[in-house]
Parts: sequence; structure tokens; C-alpha cells
Amino acid sequence: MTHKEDELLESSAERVYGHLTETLAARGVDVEAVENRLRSQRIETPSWGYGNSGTRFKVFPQPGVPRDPFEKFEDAAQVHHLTGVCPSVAIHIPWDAVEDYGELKDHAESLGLRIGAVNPNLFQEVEYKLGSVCNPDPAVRRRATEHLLRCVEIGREVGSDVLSLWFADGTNYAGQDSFIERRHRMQECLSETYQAMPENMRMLLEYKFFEPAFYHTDLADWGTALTMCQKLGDRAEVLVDLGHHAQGVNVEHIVALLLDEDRLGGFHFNNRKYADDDLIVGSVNPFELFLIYVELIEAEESTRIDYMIDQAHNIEAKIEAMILSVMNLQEAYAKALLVDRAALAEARHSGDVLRAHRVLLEAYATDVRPLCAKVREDLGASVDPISTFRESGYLERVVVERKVGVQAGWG
Ligand code: RM4
Ligand code: MN
Ligand code: MN
Repeated sequence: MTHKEDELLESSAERVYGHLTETLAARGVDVEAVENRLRSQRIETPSWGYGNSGTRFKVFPQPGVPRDPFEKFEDAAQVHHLTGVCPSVAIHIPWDAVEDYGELKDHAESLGLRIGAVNPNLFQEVEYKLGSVCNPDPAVRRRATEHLLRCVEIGREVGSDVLSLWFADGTNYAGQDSFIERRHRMQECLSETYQAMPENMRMLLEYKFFEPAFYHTDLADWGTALTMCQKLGDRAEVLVDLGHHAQGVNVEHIVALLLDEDRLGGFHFNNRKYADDDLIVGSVNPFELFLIYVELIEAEESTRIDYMIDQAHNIEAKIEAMILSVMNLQEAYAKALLVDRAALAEARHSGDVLRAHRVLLEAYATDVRPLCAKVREDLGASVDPISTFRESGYLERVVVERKVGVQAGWG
């Protein structure tokens, strides 16, 4: 692009932004406050989203995929650099197991990142065929608990204050095991883990209604996760993964209920069409994402919520998919911040169904992209992150650098 074209583009972007902020101000929106909230938005990306993944039929390796956790952090640093809001990265153990966690921590910091949630992996050992913390064999439960305790330690070593747990535990056939005995076994293992956590650490419990188990899952829904958290203590909270519900479940309602119980700990953002598809967030149902943020807007000022992405990019370019997910989260959040709360409350109280609904539609229909671009620019990131990434030559460079060796991933 020539200098002149560049200037023209810039001035037209400024005009679009100016027009939007004027319209918003006329609607009574405090644009400065909205921009402040957008600048302080934080989204954690998952180390495993940078590695190879696939379906149960095939893993398609991609050129340039990281070979170890250190390289995953390098890719994550690109996402942070271009979006400005992703300074932390979740790790999965043993997928990200290293000899020296201090070294991984230093590496993250040298890239302007920090290590976020530690996710123990309790579903890939042969011993876990009948479950991990719910397994009928006490020796297997011991092994699972030791891994959980080790992950608490790793959290301490890397300066993380979140232990994020998802269990594949469940049964495949009616009669296979006792629901209640399994629940008690889980409670015992988790209490021991909870007791071992340092004071500042929180335990997030993630539910999922099926898969890999087909008959019942021990933590199947928000209720099973919530009651377990209540037994464990205040620092145990529920994590909502957008892909972990049956079709048609109202996720924003669950979000509101957990907020009201003061037990919403965090999110695994992604999107799905059918099951736990782990697709780019906002790619299937952006309206649901917006409605979730509508519930969060007021509550998030007084409670800590960890916003994390949990995706598997099987056929799409991984770093770009992560960037697009973050941009979609910025837009959903921005739109939710535009909701006229006073008008909504008034419409609700006067029983004006359509008016209340239209207040939401008004915000949702606003094209907030110029606002998000401006916020990214303010943060020293990119107004157009995917194009900037494509132009940077990063991928071409790592494709060459990472040619030799084994790529990280599962399968
Ligand atoms: C599960 C769940 C967990 C994730 C694993 C890899 O379905 O979403 O959060 O760690 O997949
Ligand atoms: Mn998840
Ligand atoms: Mn999942």
C-alpha cells in the first residue's frame, strides 16, 4: 500500500469511528466508560489451542505448529501482541509438562505473558478407564489425587492462582457403578486437593453432560458442579464451557443463576453446532455470546471471573482462529456494554415485552467494530489483527524454524 492510500484509509477509519461515537453519545452512551471497560477486558488463551488436535477420526497436522510448551507461548504472545487483551495462557498437565517450571514462567514473562489456569489431565492413562477421582479402585483414586496435588504445586511454582478441573469420569452402561458412591469418592479426592491449595488459589469445576462417557457423567451439569463446590468451600467455583450443554439449553440463564449464587468462577469460551465442537467462539451463535455478556456486565465489577478460551482448531489456521475468537469476544462484550440498562429496567417493570427485547436488539445490531479497533489501537495492538498477522511473516518464519522435531498435540 502506498503512503497516500494508507493515509486515506486512516482518515476514513477515523470518520467511521467519529460517526459511531457521535451516534452512541446521542443515544446516551458514555463512550469513554465503554472504552475503559473494553481496555480492561482480559481473555486467557489455552496452550492446547496452539497444538495439533483433531476428531476421533483424524488429526491433521499443520505446518509451523509448536513442538513444546515454550513455542506454544511464543504463538500465544502473537495473539496478545495483536489483540492487547490476552496476557495469560492456561496450561494442561502433562501436555505442558516441563522439567523446570521456573524456566517456563520466565519464558512466559520474557514474552510479556504469564501462566494462567493449571488444568490437570486425568483422562489419558489406562488406569482411568473406569474414571479417575470416581474410580472404584482406591489405588487409582490415589494416583488421580496425587496428580491433582502435583498440579497445585505447579500452580505455586508458576505463580498461578487457578486450578481448573474437568473430569471425564462417568459410566457407559446402566448399573455399571453407583452414582452416589462415585460422588462421595470425588468429594473425598477434591477435598484433599482443596485443603492443599494455597490461600489465594481458586478451584474451578467444569461440568459437561456427556463424552467420553455415554450413560452418565459424574459432573454433568451446573447443579452437580455447584453442589460439589458448596461442599468444598468458598474458593471452589463453577466453570461454564459453552460447548458442554445439551442442545437448546439456555446458557445465559445458567450464568445468571451462578452469579446469583456467587459461584461463577470462569468460562471456557468456544462455539458449537452439535456437541462439544470447540469451534471459534461466536462462529455459530454470536447472539448467545452477547446475551451471556449482558448477564455479566453488572456482576463482573464485584466478582472475579476468569475468561478463558477452550478451543481445538482442527482444520483452521490456529493462531488466526485464536485471534478471531478474541475479536468476537471483544465485539460481544462491546455490544453488551451498549445495552441501555435504564430503558431495559423500565420496560421490564412495565411489562413491555417487546420494548425490553428491542433494547437488547438495539445494542446487538450496533456495528462496534470501529470501537474495538480503536481500543486495540489504544492498547498498542492492531486495528486489524488478522491482516497484521498475515503481513508479519511470523507463520512463514516458524514453519521453517519448526520443521524438524515432533509437533505438540494429541492423537
Ligand atoms: C474437555 C473440557 C476441558 C478440556 C478438555 C481438553 O472437553 O472442555 O476443559 O481441558 O476437553
Ligand atoms: Mn473446557
Ligand atoms: Mn470441552
